[in-house]
Amino acid sequence: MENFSLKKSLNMSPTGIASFAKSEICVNINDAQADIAVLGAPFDMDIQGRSGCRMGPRGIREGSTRFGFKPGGTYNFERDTFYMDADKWKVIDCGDVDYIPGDPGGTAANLTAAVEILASKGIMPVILGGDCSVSYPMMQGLNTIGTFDVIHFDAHLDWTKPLCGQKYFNGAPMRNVAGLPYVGRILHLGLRGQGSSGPDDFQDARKHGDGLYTVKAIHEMGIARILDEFKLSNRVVIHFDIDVMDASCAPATASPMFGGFMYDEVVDMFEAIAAKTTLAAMVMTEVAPPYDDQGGTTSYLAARLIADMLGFATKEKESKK
Ligand SMILES: [Mn+2]
Repeated sequence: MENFSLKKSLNMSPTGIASFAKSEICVNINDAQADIAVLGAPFDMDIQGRSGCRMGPRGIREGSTRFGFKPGGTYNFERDTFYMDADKWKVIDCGDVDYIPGDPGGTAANLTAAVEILASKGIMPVILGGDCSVSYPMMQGLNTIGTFDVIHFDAHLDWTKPLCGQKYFNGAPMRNVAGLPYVGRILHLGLRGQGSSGPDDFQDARKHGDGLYTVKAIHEMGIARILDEFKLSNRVVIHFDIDVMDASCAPATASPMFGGFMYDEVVDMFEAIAAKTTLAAMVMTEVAPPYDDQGGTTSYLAARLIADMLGFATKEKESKK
């Protein structure tokens, strides 16, 4: 949809409807036709600490209007190349999955069904959370794409055992997805600080074959050595919890943690990952705009990181065509 203009519409950041990166809006997911589809999962009913990330999709979309995917792509001076050429890659925004107040299970089922629709059409789903619990129903919806490994960017392990018999909360998604028959191993990047997972949970993750790397270990080893050590399969899904970033640049999240990554470090890791494997889907979680600064820095950071990863992933696919 173009803004009204007597001349050519420029579609600047504050104008128009705030779809992700001003991408085309798809009003009925059953009609979706694209390479990549953004879908919001505005749920934070499964969170242990402070809520607010149900507003994540809104915040991320707002932050994403500062850039767009245009014909010819966007020039990256540092890498001297163009990314996300809209003539080559169609990105659509399918809006949000509906949430049912008081029914986390029914809400999760909505997400699984929506992701199934996209995946069955060969469209890469990019999910905007939502708390970390959304990655389990999301990956349930990826049951038709074959096996994949998970790359889990998070300060926390998210392998916590059930609490009072309940296992679908935001401290347990990696334990849950590890039980899916088509999920391989999980590479955890950015672990540090305190979380709900205890020593037994870390043991369980190791037994499952997961790779556990702290921020300090990544600084010491470098991502190239880690990717040589932990052999990823040729298809991955990225679960990115914004609290993997340092709390100074991503304060608006449920469990902010100091000692995290800065932007450039993650972009370099994304580039290295894109060169080693193929991105099948991505989910960004725990962005809680009510705690953000007035400039919406955390939301903007989340939007930027998604666009960067999509840029690297599509560039790799272009080079292999
Ligand atoms: Mn976390």
